[in-house]
Amino acid sequence: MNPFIQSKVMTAEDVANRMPLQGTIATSGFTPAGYPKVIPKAYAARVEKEKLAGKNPWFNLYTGASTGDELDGVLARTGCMKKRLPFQSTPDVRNRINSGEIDFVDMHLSHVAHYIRDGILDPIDVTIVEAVDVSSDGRIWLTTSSGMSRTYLHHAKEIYIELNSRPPIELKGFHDLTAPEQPPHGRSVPISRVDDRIGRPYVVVEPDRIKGIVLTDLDDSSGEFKAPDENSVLIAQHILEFILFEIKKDRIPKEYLPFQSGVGNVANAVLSCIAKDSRFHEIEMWTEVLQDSIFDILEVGKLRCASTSALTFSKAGHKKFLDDINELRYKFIIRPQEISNHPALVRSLGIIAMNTALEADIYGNVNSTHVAGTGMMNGIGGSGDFARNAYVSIFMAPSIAKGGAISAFVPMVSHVDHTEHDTQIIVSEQGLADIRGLAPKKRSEVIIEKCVHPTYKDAMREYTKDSFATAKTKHTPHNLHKVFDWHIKLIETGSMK
Ligand code: 0RQ
Repeated sequence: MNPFIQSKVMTAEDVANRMPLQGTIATSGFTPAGYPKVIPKAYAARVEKEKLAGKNPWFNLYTGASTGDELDGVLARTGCMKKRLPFQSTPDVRNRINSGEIDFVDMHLSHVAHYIRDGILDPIDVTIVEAVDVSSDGRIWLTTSSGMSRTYLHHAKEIYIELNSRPPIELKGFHDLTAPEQPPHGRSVPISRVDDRIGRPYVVVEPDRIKGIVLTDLDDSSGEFKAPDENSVLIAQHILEFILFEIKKDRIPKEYLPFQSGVGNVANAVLSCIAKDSRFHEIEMWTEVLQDSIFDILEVGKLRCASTSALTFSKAGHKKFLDDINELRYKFIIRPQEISNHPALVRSLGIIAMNTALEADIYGNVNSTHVAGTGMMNGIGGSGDFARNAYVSIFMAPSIAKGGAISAFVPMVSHVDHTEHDTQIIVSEQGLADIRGLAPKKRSEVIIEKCVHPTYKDAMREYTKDSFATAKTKHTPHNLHKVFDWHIKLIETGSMK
């Protein structure tokens, strides 16, 4: 521990007592990786105490993406979280968003830095980041994620650091931290290969803005991934067949294009299947989250390199990471989300984007965020940054959810995250619909025949027949009296059947 760190060491309670009782807190953390774990708990305790004393504490919480319960959960449970952005997946935050208590700003992850830099959002009072090392000249080496940390550090009035001795010190060097040049005449980001490095492995701040350092020794609380189920394997197989077909047609080069893969079990399963399929050789990942499936790809020697904004591994995955960390520093690069999700880079690198939908409709609009139109699940995250700009944009979803009570394919989505203009390929375990270049009516035929579960196919065919017959204008026919019947039935009876 260097003298600078020693001079700044304090307890989490000391930090909590110095933090404002009303204001905006920004933190490191991206998909339960690299978030502060002890200061939030101490701050929550203080907030509770001040509430009992009749004060009126409130705070906004900005992060990179979702974080762990030690940050999101403990702070939400104070009942004083006013605004949350840009993405979350913690039950206590989700429930409080859906009860109307927390204002959630569901944002494209690539937009957050611009909103901070240009003062569109409330200014940051305190930034707390998790780090593996800090130097006396203000260099900060982050832990398992990058997310928004660089920008939040640059724009905070006060900085506190959780110096965590649990993540390996060898993480120094994994990060490539920089920001795009700014408008009006910013030049494009000079990355043309997934493993190009253009930034620094640390963030630099004025040392006197670092007001305190808390020593910790804690793991990220990433969950376990389910083993790929039958539906995920079928979805993966349809995608792999599609990619091989595109290569045969010379629309995807035989060395492939870099893959982006979203969060969750389905996305994790698709990558595991790429690893196992003998027709697939070495691949590159340009994505925002690496999950455990990256080790399946590594173990069969199929990973050339992977660029990400976070390492979100289960305990088993984390062990594999530690075992091979010196080798992996040449394979993994951790970037700020402003770079990993940069629309121009996604376009110029030619990404094959694979994201998961909650529901899709007959014309190809996709809802990734809202259950039955009004209830927030997690947020759009980076799916929009990738979907709109990808070389091929794939949305996948099991055709039914909740034991068949819900069809993931509906006449019209109850909320739109990705419009028909952004979706190109839609896949369920039933099959793959390639809707590129198709007009709406043709799109609906392909989606119904390829993707819809047999339980709902006849009802869907009947809906389209009726809407073709009754709609006055027939470019994108709908029967507006009936279009949400399935969702209404779900709300009233618990099933769309
Ligand atoms: O709930 O576990 O209680 O049964 O939704 O569904 O099938 O396990 O899928 O884990 O891949 O998550 C869209 C939420 C999918 C995620 C979503 C229920 C289903 C289950 C989860 P149960 P699965 P996954 C990069 C990209 C948006 C952000 C994004 C997500 C639960 O992928 O948040 O893509 N995406 N970011 O039963 C009601 C439906 C449903 C439904 C499924 N139509 N109605 N519930 N479920 N379909 C990463 C970042 O941005 C950081």
